[in-house]
Amino acid sequence: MPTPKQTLGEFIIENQADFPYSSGELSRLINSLRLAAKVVNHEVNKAGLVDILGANGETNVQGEDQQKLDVYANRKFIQTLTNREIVCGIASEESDDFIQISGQNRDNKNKYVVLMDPLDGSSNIDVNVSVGTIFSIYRRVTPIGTPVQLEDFLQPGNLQVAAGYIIYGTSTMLVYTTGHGVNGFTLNPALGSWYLSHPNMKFPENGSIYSINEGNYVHFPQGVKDYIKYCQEEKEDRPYTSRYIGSMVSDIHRNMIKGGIFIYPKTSKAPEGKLRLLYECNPIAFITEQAGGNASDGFQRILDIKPAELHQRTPFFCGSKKMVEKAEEFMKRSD
Ligand code: AHM
Ligand code: MG
Repeated sequence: MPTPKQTLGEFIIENQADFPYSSGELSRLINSLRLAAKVVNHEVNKAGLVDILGANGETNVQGEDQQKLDVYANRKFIQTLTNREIVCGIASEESDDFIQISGQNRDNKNKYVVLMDPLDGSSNIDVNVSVGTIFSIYRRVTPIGTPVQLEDFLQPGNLQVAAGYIIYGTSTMLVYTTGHGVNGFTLNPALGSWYLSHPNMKFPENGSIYSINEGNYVHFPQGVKDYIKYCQEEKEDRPYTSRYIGSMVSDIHRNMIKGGIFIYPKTSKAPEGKLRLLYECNPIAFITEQAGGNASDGFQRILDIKPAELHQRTPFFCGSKKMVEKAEEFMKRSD
């Protein structure tokens, strides 16, 4: 059982045995991610100063080119992981193809690949609303020491060895799992340390919040329309509360603490859904299940989907177990 007030560094050392294959490699990898997260956090916090420091494509007072924050975050995470030679491959929502990391001084003997969405919900930055980073870690399937291949990344979510997100919110948090429950750490910006603030996070089994972009209602499948009407009915503990930030990490984080369901279904305009299986849904689904919740595409478990391509999209129903089961019932009824 984790001790509150521990730092993330202390927590990793104390729970080394929970890390799959515990050679220290995964601990070093999480350490690299928390370092990059601090750098990105610093930049995200300055976003409101864009009028003063210059916007994307402009040159700031120091003569440096300004970058869009999602591009910046993508580069920072890739640079940190590459420079520390801590993984053998990276795939990112921001890049068309995966990156092979060969290692400058030696063959790359690392066994992990990272898939990430470096800055999810980045359209919210201009209005000072929380955004997040999502990451997913797998053990490679091709031989160690050879260049990584597409098949190293196209693994079903149930083979993830770790996953997490960073939420750049009113405070900045890193939440992750290695398959032994979910723990949340809050950054103390003055000290630059992450403290265990949310040990053993759990989705309430049931909840009363539903999060969906209801503006797309006319484009939703019938099952989703019916479920929304069920949420709004005056019966038992309903109507539920509607809360949608439009920044998935924030919506999921709130629902994990308070109890709720997040839905991004397929629509007539986006027939596969909008969210990406590998960079967004799989890591969030792994965390959700580890926290006692469910994650589904409306019909089957997200973590059992065998991906066919890097940027594959999927409908996403995620949150408190009973709410996801109920939404699935409506989907199956109208199928
Ligand atoms: P992004 O990766 O381009 O930021 O898109 C993902 C985001 C999610 O965080 C959020 O849940 C969703 O897009 C919101 O989409 P919409 O504006 O269609 O409701
Ligand atoms: Mg995204």
